[in-house]
Amino acid sequence: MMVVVVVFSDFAEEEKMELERLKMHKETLLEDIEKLKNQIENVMADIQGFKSAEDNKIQEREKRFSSGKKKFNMDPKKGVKYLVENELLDWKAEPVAEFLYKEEGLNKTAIGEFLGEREEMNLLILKAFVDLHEFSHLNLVQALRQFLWSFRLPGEAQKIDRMMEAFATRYCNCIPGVFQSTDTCYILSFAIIMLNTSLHNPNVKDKTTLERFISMNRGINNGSDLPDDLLTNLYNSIRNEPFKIPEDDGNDLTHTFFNPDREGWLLKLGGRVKTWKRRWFILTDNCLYYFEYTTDKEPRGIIPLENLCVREVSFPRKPYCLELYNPNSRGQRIKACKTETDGRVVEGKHQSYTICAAAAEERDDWIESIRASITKDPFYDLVSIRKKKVINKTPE
Ligand code: 4IP
Repeated sequence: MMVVVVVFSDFAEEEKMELERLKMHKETLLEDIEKLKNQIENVMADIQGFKSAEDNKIQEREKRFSSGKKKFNMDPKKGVKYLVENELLDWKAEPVAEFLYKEEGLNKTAIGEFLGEREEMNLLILKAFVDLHEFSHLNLVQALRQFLWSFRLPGEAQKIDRMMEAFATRYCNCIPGVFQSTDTCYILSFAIIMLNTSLHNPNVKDKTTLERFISMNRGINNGSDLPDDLLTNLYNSIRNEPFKIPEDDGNDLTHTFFNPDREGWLLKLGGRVKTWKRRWFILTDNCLYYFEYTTDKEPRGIIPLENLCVREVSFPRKPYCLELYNPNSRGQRIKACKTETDGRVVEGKHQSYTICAAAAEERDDWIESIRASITKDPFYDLVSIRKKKVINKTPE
């Protein structure tokens, strides 16, 4: 094979110039490439910087959001204020309601507290919150299960009233035609909650039967009766599965609401003659009843708890005492009645009742239950006012 070596001097003048031009052009191109490379690097760095600024912003926002949620759990009003001020939440009923309904990690007591507030905006939020629940294919027990799981009922009767009213309105809108009025739905909802307590609270010995449940709810559909089938279904549903309520620190009205009654042996100090008698006490319907034997049909005494207060009290050689007293009329007799040994029913003669439990915990449980029973009174009033109203309506 023959190799031909071409030397620069072999080129013609014109070709040499052309080669020179190409060489220069190549250098310019290489310079341009270098410049472009630098520019690309700069742009990439800018993009990177921008991205991490964005990431930082997002992270910062997430941090503030989570701190807003923590604030909410400690103080719902302050928490929402913080979230709104930091533009993390729109101060409108729907977005706030969605936040309360869907956001994870919110304390259900705090949600209940916030929803129960009386201010106009809170009322709108409550409505929007209840409207997020879909009850269209649920019977009243199923709807209540869903509703009572989405927050924890607050401790004030008026608040419970507003929330249950909102619930009843929503239920009647989702399923029109079942109840003659929202009040009917409201009353039946309470009857169901009370039934749940009666059937599933081990402290309640006298369990409500289906017949009693049906007769308790006579006339509540604006003067007429609800179908037995409907009440039987609701009764069975509760009997088969109790309500599940969100766990919390307890000791509020929700706890009471689901566990109101108590019964057990206690010692009671006499009114005039200071003797200790062992009596079987039953706390129910805001009254304290005491019996000589658990099987007695008639109580020996009845103490209505209205206007009374309860507190722990120390007594010589009786370490676990509680006292029932009337804070407004010290020195006067408490309104109560008792059966004398000859069978006569007379007025009680106590200025206060001293009652002794067998252990500190038992005493505290009684104090808690009695207190709860006293506190829930206005709430029973709310229900009974509605009940009177619907029963006296003429059926349509
Ligand atoms: C009685 O003492 C009993 O302690 C009564 O209790 C008590 O009535 C009486 O109080 C007290 O005098 P003795 O049995 O020793 O006589 P219980 O009725 O449970 O047996 P209370 O009003 O506590 O029921 P006074 O106030 O009726 O004297």
